[in-house]
Amino acid sequence: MAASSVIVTAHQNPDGDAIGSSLGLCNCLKALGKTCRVVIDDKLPESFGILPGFDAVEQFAAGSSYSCDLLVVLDCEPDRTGQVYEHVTAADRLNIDHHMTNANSETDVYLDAGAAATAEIIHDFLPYLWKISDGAAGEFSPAIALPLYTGMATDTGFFRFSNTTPHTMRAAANMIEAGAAPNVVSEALEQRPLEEVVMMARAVAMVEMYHEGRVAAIFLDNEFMQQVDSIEGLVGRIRVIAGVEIAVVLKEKEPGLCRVSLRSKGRDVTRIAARFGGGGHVRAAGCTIEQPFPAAKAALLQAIDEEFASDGN
Ligand SMILES: [Mn+2]
Repeated sequence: MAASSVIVTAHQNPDGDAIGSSLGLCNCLKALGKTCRVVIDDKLPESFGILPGFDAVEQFAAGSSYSCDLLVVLDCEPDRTGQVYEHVTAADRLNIDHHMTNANSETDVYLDAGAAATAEIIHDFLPYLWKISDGAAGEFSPAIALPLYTGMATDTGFFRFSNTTPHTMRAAANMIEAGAAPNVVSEALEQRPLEEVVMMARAVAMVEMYHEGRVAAIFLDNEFMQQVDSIEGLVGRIRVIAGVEIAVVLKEKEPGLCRVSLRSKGRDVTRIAARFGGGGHVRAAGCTIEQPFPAAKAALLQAIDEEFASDGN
């Protein structure tokens, strides 16, 4: 590999795969004697602080200059890196991703939509990198294994989602053999502040059922939202209710600005999200409704009514 300096970046609102695949690759390149930085145009969730190299990740700073031999964009197309892609001066650019929707046409792209995570692709790719790196015998050290394991675990819901393949689990097993401890990752990521757990319980108790129990919904107004820093994973808590086909959570983040998460067990919830300019996947979609809480709630319930009426089921 000719490049001696590398910048690795990933998408804004970085998740376990964005951070894990970036740190896994970066820690590998450093072990090969390369200069490597991870630069992301966003804050990183503190819960990923267990990952080796986390403290060295740089948040993109406008006005700083960034240059390298090779820029690697992971887990997204260049447009989703915020300001990083356009502000880095690089001789070469490479994009590695597993999102079917990657529409990048200007950079060398390695896209494997069959991979559960970008970290899984990096796991497959590193042995080839070691073969072409003269003299430097590479190996999956714990500093590489823990981030890559984290990427695979988080993008598969800890190996429960339908994207989990035998190959994913073999790759994850390799990472455990190399030193990644699954409990260290799950304990760090599941940890929540007391107030969030208490507010979560309060929110779940506010569930409202519609369409004879086929729709479960929670509506949180701005007054509620102001009492908690964050409240994540709520929609998953009500999706599991027996008989529920669609689970919905509406949060009034600011007065007049409501964010909606939709989950289903098969129904296409992008059809509901699209009515408000949103999108996503068949079973997981989202949208923003820029209306005051009562109006947004009414509009969402009406959209769900119309969705049930339109397909006759
Ligand atoms: Mn991913």
